[in-house]
Amino acid sequence: MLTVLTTCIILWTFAQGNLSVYCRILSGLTVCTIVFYLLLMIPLPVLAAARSFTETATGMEFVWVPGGSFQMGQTAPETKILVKAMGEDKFAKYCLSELPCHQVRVDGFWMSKYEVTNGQYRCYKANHDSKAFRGHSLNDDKQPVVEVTFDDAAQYAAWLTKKSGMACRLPTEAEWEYACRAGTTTVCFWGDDSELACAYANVGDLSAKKEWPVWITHECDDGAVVTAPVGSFMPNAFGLYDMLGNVWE
Ligand SMILES: [Ca+2]
Ligand SMILES: [Ca+2]
Repeated sequence: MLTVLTTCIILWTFAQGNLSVYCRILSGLTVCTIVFYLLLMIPLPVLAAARSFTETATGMEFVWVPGGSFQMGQTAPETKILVKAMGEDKFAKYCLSELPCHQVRVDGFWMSKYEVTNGQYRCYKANHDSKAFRGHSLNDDKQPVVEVTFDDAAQYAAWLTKKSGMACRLPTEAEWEYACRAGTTTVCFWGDDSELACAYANVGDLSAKKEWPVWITHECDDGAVVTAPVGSFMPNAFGLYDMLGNVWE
């Protein structure tokens, strides 16, 4: 039921530690995966001007996320949706740490444009197997890597640090949420309308419901029953893809 996702960020400063995973309980998914984010330490004034670059060892693309302040944590509308979807008990167990909403400032950083893919992860661990979900393969090179632990993710970051010469780590929870919201204050980065979800995210949708009718899904069709190739949907305002949906954070 829990999914956590993988992506990478690159920071201007060498920030070690403070690794955290942002978890959310979601209905409908039974695949258990883990996310990761990396950060790299490089003298990047030229790259900052470019706003994006590609890391050569893995082919991972990074975009610049400018620093700023935001309200971190659940807003009142988000709390209402989560309580309705999860029930009071699960909400109390998993979501109270997101309250109260409070202002947080983060410095700018480089973040991977997409979730870390199987192909990229296999540059580090050639025989990695993301397996399948109910007969649907999760192993395509362009699908996000799954079947990795938090430690696996951190070790991938350490490997890429050594391989690339840039300091790379997972993002903090604050960095991830700031990057996901991308300056918005709505429930999702595309707004409050759940019917728009299928344009911006691979979610539990009508195509999945055809196979598993008991699932509670969005009333739209994104065409993906399980994980989709990264970057298949619209990005947020920072140019980051799949920050919601696909492999879930
Ligand atoms: Ca879907
Ligand atoms: Ca995602």
